[in-house]
Amino acid sequence: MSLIEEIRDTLVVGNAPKVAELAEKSLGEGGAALEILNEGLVKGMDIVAEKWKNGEYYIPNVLIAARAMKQGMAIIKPKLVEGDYKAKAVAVAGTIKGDLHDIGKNLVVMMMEGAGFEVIDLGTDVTAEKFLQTAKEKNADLILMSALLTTTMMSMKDVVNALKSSDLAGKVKTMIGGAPITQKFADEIGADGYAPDGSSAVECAENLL
Ligand code: B1M
Repeated sequence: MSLIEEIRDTLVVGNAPKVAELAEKSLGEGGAALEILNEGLVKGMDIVAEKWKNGEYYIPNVLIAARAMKQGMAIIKPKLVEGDYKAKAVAVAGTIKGDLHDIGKNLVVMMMEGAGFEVIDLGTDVTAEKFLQTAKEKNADLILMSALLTTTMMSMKDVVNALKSSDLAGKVKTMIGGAPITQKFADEIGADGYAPDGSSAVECAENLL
């Protein structure tokens, strides 16, 4: 088994220190950071997403694997920045205004990062102004919104409307999700995409681009 395959499989079982160690070893042996990313870390997260989809993995497995992904990324990031690595797209993520639930949003952020997106995570209780201002500053392609409360989900509409009447209209796509959110609701408020979970969020974002 190659070192890159070992990184991939170690990520799948969520052994973060080992992933970091193997990534360092690979770089030390002249391995390319981009190959470690695409063939090791991202491939590993693809396997994790698949296992989650078919019920073999549960949320803790995904969170543990995502942590391993983060540690691997921390090792290779300086090398990636030196090279001409470009993230697939830039997304601004957050839980909507008034809502403090962030477990699902964090999972979506991790899956997106695992799939090669750059995600600026604004945390929870994020206003429409903050979403738009950050999207503008970071030249983002996507705004990702999460809501867990029926009382806060309507605020997603404020972001969609504010975006539509701003100079970012047509440039930035919106994707929404969270336990009370449905495709029907996304259509009603005019969001560009909806995903029921983390792995379909990645697919949805890729389709929107
Ligand atoms: Co709250 N809470 N909570 N809570 N909480 C719910 C949501 C609730 C359904 C519980 C219940 O009554 N059965 C209920 C909402 C009822 C409603 O609106 N109809 C509720 C309530 C009422 C409240 C408070 C108002 C309680 C109170 O204070 N009286 C309060 C509100 C605080 C606030 O936000 N202002 C509150 C507080 C809390 C805690 C702080 C204690 C804690 C949050 C901790 C945290 O997030 N850091 C909490 C929790 C943990 C829950 C439950 C138990 C679990 C939520 C969760 O993390 N699920 C929840 C009950 C439940 O859902 N069973 C509940 C796991 C997570 C992985 O799933 O977030 O759905 P989820 O994310 C999924 C998908 O939805 C999707 O992908 C994720 C992965 O599959 N997804 C996206 C999420 N975001 C996405 C974005 C996307 C795409 C997909 O694209 C951008």
